[in-house]
Amino acid sequence: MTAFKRLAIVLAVVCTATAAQAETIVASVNGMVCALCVIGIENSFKRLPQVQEVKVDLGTKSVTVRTKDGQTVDDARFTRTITNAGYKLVSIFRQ
Ligand SMILES: [Cu+2]
Repeated sequence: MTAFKRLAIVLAVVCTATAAQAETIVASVNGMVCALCVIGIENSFKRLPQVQEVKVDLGTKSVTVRTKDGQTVDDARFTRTITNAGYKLVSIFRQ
């Protein structure tokens, strides 16, 4: 087997493994001030079929979303979900 073929196989395996993984998305959000804000954002994300789990931290003004295996919530959808709930997205960080 050539080195190139071996590399191609390794890449294919790595890509397949990556695609099947869940994603954790952490966003910084402005405008959350109370427990009702937390519940509102949580419910908005729970309505998305890709979302496995959502946690809102009022202290750090962050929203952490974990997707189902092999699923993602793209930036546009994520931003829209926050905006439609009445808040402002500051930044998104993906793990
Ligand atoms: Cu509130």
